[in-house]
Amino acid sequence: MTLAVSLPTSDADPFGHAVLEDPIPFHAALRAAGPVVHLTRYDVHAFARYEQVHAALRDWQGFQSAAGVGLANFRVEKPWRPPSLLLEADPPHHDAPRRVLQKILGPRALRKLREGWTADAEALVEEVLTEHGPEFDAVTRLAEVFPLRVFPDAVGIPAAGRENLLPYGDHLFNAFGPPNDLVEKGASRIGELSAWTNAQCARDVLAPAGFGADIWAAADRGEITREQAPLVVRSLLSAGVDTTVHGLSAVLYAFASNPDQWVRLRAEPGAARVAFDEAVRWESPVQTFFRTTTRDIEVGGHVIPDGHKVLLFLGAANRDPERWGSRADEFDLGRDPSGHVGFGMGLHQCVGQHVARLEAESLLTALARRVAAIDLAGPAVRHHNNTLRAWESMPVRVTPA
Ligand code: OVM
Repeated sequence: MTLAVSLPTSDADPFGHAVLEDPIPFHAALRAAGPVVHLTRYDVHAFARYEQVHAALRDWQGFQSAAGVGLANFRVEKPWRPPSLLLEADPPHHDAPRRVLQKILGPRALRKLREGWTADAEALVEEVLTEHGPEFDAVTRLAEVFPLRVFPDAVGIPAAGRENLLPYGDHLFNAFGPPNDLVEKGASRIGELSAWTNAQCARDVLAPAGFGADIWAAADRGEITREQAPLVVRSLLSAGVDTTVHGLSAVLYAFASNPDQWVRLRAEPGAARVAFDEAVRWESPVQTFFRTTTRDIEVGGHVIPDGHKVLLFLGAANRDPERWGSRADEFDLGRDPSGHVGFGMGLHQCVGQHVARLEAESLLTALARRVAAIDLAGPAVRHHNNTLRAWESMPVRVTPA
């Protein structure tokens, strides 16, 4: 005999400004409520414990992506843009585009970028210190600038219009959530921003060498079709900018608010990579994604019916004390953050993660060389987004080494 335990519910709004400002207590309450919680406001099921989030991310057959990884269910609603061939697809359709990008963005292929990105990061740090002195905004002077200097060049898009990349991404990540005020504020510009983004994906617009050209070359070899190529380029422009900007902001905030960890990094510069992954665990720049059940699925004694949206709280899983211990809320370079779900898990796990790590490693290494201490010089201000945990501004004061 099984005991019928009633499904825990919450009427909180995960996409409301109170939670977006500080999701940590809400995440703790969700984890405590049970392995699955019904969010009554949106009639979706939520997983916030590491065990269930991790399992759902790996179970692509039970928890599909092709019905959309936002609140909108593509089985019943038309997507606002043609679906991504990677993010919003499942095997078998997902596999060819994934294989192509995985090779282009893999560690071996990125080796040729390292030297240039290291030099670019050193030049940027030098420039910020000379132009602004020891006090500056770490978001607008570093975290936004560095990815926008190196990544669009690596893709091979022209210089004109690059200021569209961040607002396009901001709206895209808002659009995974409900149609709230955050989506509303981006609505007036999205036609223009989408048209610009889509135009950058054409073969003749892209530089002869770069990730974009590599994608078109894969189409020439028949690994993907020529119809698929522009959408795969679009994935780079969609997923590759805001995520890394907010990832860099996260690691800069982690260090600015944990000065002892900066001392540790400077003593051990090889720790820059693990520091970035620990910051991705700690801050989870991508907070949430949805999946859609493909059949009735039992979790913790409750049945989630076929076709239902399930909200996966990556940020909550990444601080689950059951997985990370009682100091899960601390940013700690001594921790092994591997297994975090900040880049997802399973066959959709971030295909650009090596690019993100290389950007972070380049910038942190350059900063660690030049800066003995980094401290907050005033209150950092959050940027609210339905999917991303982000900063609008972060005043810092540095002590040059
Ligand atoms: C895409 C895409 C867009 C946003 C995020 C993402 C985190 C992928 O268009 O493929 O992955």
